[in-house]
Amino acid sequence: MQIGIVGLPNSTKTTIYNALTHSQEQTAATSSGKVEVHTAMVEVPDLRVDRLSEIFQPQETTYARVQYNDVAGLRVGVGQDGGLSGQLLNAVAKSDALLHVVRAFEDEHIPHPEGSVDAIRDLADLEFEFLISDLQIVERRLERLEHDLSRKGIYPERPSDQAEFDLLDRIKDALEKEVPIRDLDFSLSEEKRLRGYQFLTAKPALIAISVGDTGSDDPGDYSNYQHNHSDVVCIHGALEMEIAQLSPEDAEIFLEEYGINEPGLNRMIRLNYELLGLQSFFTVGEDEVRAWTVPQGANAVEAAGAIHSDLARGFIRAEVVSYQDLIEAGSINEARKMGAVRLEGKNYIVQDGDILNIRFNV
Ligand SMILES: Nc1nc2c(ncn2[C@@H]2O[C@H](COP(=O)(O)OP(=O)(O)OP(=O)(O)O)[C@@H](O)[C@H]2O)c(=O)[nH]1
Ligand SMILES: [Mg+2]
Repeated sequence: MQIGIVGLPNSTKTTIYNALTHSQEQTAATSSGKVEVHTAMVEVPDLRVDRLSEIFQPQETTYARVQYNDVAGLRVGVGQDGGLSGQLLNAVAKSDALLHVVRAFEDEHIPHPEGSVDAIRDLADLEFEFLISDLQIVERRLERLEHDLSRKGIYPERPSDQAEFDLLDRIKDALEKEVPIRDLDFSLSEEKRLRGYQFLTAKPALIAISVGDTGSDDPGDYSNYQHNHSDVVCIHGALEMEIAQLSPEDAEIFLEEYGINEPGLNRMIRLNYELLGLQSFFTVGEDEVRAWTVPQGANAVEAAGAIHSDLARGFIRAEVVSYQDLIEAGSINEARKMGAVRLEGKNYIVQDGDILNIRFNV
């Protein structure tokens, strides 16, 4: 799973990327305008994994991971001219979700590409570029489909073309009213059909308001952005980057001094993960405590397959205990005595935080 960090030039994307990934990419007061993409994997912080590690004392502890892509600044106007193009479009389009960074702090030493700081305007401007980019793709495809459908007499009838036409026509209507695709409801088959297009406004989006060192932590102070599959958080980019570059011990002291429970980044990573429709289940033991990633709604066989295809192929049953029950019991054996360990079949829908032991036979 990949998350693309997008935003206007100089909106502090790389600063936040460095904080997220403990990288040291160059940040600058003046945007270089370079078309480049940085990429790194990030562990999804999870206090449950920490607790399970304390109980099982495993050799290894493995967190869920997602990839972040730091995409070069997108200028107002990039959505025109046939949509985003080249490397930038690629980096954004192949991302499964967006982290849209919006600058909301004043700093006379850091020029703003639009000449002034205005988070609501900037957010709307880039969203508009994404809408335009999607709209152009939709229009081009509709033209092709219209052409094909008008020749029905010549070619055998293709009902799927008509279904696709109707779907894209509905999307076109929405985009023309400046409604992002993520606000529309789709059937499963429609969703499948849409996947290939990689529409930008269909991607789940987390809006990160970059509030500077002293800005408020309440997103409502900056924006009233309200759409499906999206959320808004505030982030102290420079501060978070500093914390990320400290040793874990120093970071703890730093957080304590500022009265912060946990870095704001951790919350941001978790929100991104949830917006992607992902959830974690765990496997536990002396060798390893590990978080695995499956889509919300996945069944036990799909969960088994996330671990290894053999486990899905030879699936017999899953032993399941909820995280809460295991913590209360203190060990698997105690949980078993309490009757909290269940045997579930193939169609069991995995719940976030389930601890699974797959029984299989290959
Ligand atoms: N005052 C202040 N400056 C910040 C903060 N976060 C980042 N900056 C500065 O803002 C400038 C731009 O940050 P970058 O992270 O390079 O921005 P960017 O969006 O990656 O820029 P491009 O990739 O060129 O589009 C740098 O000089 C950063 O040091 C912050 O929280 N407060
Ligand atoms: Mg940058």
